[in-house]
Amino acid sequence: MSFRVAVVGATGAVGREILKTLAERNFPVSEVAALASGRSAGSQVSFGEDKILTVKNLETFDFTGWDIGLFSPGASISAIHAPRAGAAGCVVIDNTSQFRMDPDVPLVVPEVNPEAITQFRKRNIIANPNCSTIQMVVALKPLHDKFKIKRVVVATYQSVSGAGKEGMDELLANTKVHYVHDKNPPQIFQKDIAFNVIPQIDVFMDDGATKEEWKMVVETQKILDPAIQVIATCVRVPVFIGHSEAVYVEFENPVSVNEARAALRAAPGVEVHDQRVDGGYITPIECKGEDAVFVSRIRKDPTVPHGLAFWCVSDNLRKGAALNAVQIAEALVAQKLLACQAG
Ligand code: 11C
Repeated sequence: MSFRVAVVGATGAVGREILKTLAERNFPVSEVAALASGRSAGSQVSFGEDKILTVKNLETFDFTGWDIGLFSPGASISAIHAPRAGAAGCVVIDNTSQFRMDPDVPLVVPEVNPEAITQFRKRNIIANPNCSTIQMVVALKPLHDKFKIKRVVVATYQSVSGAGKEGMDELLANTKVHYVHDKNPPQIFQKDIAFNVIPQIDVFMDDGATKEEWKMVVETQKILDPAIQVIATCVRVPVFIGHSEAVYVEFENPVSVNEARAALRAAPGVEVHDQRVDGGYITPIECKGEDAVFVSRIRKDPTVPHGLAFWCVSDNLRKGAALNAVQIAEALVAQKLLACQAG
């Protein structure tokens, strides 16, 4: 059986990665629609090695008869069109922040909480978590199962592609500003991103945390365990693709580095690269285009009773966005949860 799949936000960095991932993984499609704003309608995007899709206008698109909608158009656009698609019978997998904390919308990372996937029927929407949350919970899951996590302290080093193609363009332009003493002020980021790091991603909340930091707390609790305490500092760094995280975890139960390494090695979606020699770890440049969450620098945190520290890196456009969404679509198909599979 094959399925009609609509990709919304198809001209953006994540939309293009979704099209690429669907083709690479041979997702069983009978038809693919590439959708975007009226401004982009009529432009072309590639699908697989030899197909070109002409982008259609999301505003006027009728989702009736479409099985799956993979959405990454920005939260305010999803707010309007995801419920419209859902009401038309299309199961939406939404990559924006719009529905993640809605109690009627499951927030799913297939390696972590696959059981939640079936709970989409009230709104016909499944939410894809934030990229920095996804890679962290994939690494935390096997450790939580074995040693029970009490508290997580995390500092992120997030690439500019988290802010889309415009973020990547600004890193390039801002780098030139430094070299040729051009005077273009930053527009996407709050300060110069070239040769700098910026401790702000998304807007500030009332308590002084940023919204990106808040997302890491509440999304981790919704996906993994509401009892886990999390504090995050999210930082934008001048890297094109690949988010990195320094993660400190305090457990309920005793944990050794060897036990933790073995649990991580056995976990789906995780690759451990942890040699205690020069360069014996993964950096973002090496994770570009890869599916895994890479864990390195595993060591004891002696400052708390049962503590562990590690470094974790993943391609934010891939496992952090497109791949996770396509894996959810694959799970829907495998579990025969789509209306067209009934009977
Ligand atoms: C960033 N994590 O790196 C953000 C991008 O909530 O889906 C994803 C924002 C979101 O800027």
